[in-house]
Amino acid sequence: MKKLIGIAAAGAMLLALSGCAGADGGSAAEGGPKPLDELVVGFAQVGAESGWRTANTKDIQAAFEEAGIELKFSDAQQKQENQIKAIRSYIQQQVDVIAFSPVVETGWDAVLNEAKAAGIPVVLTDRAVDSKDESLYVSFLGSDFVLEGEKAGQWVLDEYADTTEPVEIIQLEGTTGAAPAIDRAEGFAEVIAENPNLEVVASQTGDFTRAGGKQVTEALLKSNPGVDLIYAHNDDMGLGAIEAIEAAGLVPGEDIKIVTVDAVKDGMQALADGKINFIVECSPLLGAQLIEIITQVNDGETPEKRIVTEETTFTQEQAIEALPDRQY
Ligand code: GZL
Repeated sequence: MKKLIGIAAAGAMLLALSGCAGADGGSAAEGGPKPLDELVVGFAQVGAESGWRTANTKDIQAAFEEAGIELKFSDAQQKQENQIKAIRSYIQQQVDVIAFSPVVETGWDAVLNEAKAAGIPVVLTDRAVDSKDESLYVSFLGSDFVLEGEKAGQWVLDEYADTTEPVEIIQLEGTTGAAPAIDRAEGFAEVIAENPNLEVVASQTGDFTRAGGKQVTEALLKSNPGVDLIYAHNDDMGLGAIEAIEAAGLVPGEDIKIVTVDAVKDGMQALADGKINFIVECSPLLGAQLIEIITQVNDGETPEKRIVTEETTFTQEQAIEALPDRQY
């Protein structure tokens, strides 16, 4: 029943967008789609905390430029209250669609209900919300973060398959409460649990930033001198960890192995140089698919509720091969 209500509500939003949800709620065909150059979309971005985010922003802006759709863009500097403020201002401006990457999973129902009441469809890109009411957004486009954590865990499981000694792991978590941080930790823990020698001896947030990764690693190396491997929820924190490991007179990738997620250029270069040992890709190139969703909504169609982005993994050899053509 819930699913049906969700679809009906999404349908009502689509009618509103094509300007024909009048009293009699005429059909989408009557109102018809707006010309793309008359569409206005409000995008509330998380911030500019990492190489991934910068690449994501660039790709989204380029996709809107190419489509000839007006983009109102805001950078929340990783603060939820700023994202909520931006969404409210887009509602006030009566944009045609709102898209955003929720910095954390919780606390969105109120503002998303305001968008729904205003008849403005919302698209989630990159990160998810934990709302039970799926009618609050028309589609969620982004990675499967649990799978990313599982892929990282599988590499560690394989790497230490023959080890009989305990393997000490430090985990550098992403932003507290963010879907990628929660899910990458869950997927990783699930897989490494298969080998009781693998133990996460310390886990702390570095907030997805290079500085955060360096700071936390400096502290955790002191309290865990026997650490064997660092699992960082993104390349930027892994790159910060490299700085801390080298400052401690150790060799990253050898004395302490590093596994990260993202596969942005700087991370791939560190992998090619042997300072990182394995990277799970998380693609920031969501622009084209976001435009597709917006076009479908404008045409009165119902987009897929959940669109999972394609992504792979990289070893050192694969990074060396991929680097020359890397888009980000
Ligand atoms: C993942 C994205 C994460 C990246 C980080 O889709 O939300 O946020 O992994 C970024 O690099 O800061």
